[in-house]
Amino acid sequence: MTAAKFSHRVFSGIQPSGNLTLGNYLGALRRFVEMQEEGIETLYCMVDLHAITVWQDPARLRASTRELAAAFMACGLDPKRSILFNQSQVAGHAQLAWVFNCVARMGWMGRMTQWKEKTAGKNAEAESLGLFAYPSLMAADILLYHATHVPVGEDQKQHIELTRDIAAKFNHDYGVDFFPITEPVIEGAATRVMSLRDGTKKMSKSDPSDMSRINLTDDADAIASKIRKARTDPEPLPDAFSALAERPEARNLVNIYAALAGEAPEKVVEDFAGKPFSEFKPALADLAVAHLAPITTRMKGLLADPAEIDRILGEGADKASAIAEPILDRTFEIVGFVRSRSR
Ligand code: AQP
Repeated sequence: MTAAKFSHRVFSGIQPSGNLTLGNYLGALRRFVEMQEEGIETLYCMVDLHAITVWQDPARLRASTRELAAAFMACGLDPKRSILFNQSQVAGHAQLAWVFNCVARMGWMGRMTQWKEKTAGKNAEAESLGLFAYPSLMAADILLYHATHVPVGEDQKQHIELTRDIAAKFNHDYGVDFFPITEPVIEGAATRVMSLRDGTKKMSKSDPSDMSRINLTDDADAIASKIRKARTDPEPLPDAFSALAERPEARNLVNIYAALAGEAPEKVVEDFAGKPFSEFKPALADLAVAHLAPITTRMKGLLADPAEIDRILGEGADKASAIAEPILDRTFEIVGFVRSRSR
């Protein structure tokens, strides 16, 4: 409905909540870089406000934010072509999130799969209010820039749908056509990379088991050992990808291989048909190391100069604020707040 009125603008974010995983890389970061290369206006954010929805050690959070910025740049994001910044340096995220907290409904939040997964087996009453309201802040992150497209992994699809619901409800309640109805961009062979220990769970940087994931900072030995020990089944690889439907761990490794090699999973299965995992896993480990080692090396180089990272983030926050401020001002006007002070 409203999309045509807004220029193509991409926003996405990643939490500085630990080491980036191969899942973050294949599901999100790689796509971020492609969109930058397509010449689209791109904003990429280290969402530190989201990170503190669960406990973060302050010194660790600061270090993780710089590591994430270094990872962004090591993967190919260029601060001259993409706006790179951390969320807490642009006050508008929290301000717009408050407005959206008053637009969104409690029931919408309670139905979010990620909320259910993150509280499964725990006392939900003891979780932070921020964790519950997380999708409302995420909607603010996106809509603060009138972003039209958001590259994400499959796990974030429901949150983007909620962002669309919030935009539509705001537009409807206030009788305006102000916020765009954002499109998720979920593409590629690895939009949902699964844990190496359990093919039914997504690979996650906060999984208690480090063996469940490949971190972008893992060295060649760690990558090889994690892939060697990855859970599989005793069967060799079949001759058709469709035969992996009931074999989640095997399917996951094939998908990872396909995404790294830039091939279709069907072709990977064809090439390894009848081969045991003892043959497939070393080939996958070699591929992963060849792909990740240059990123890790570049990251280390960038992290040697934390002041430069902070400068880049500050500059990015200024650029992001320049886009956000008129949108936030107009939002406040629409809502009915008196605006008598010039900023
Ligand atoms: N396993 C995955 N496969 C594909 N994409 C993934 N993403 C995350 N895990 C996978 C995508 O990475 C982006 C950033 O995610 P995030 O860090 O903001 O939050 P998350 O989705 O909750 O990722 P994690 O690793 O599971 O973080 P923690 O453990 O801190 O909650 C998103 O686009 C996401 O889709």
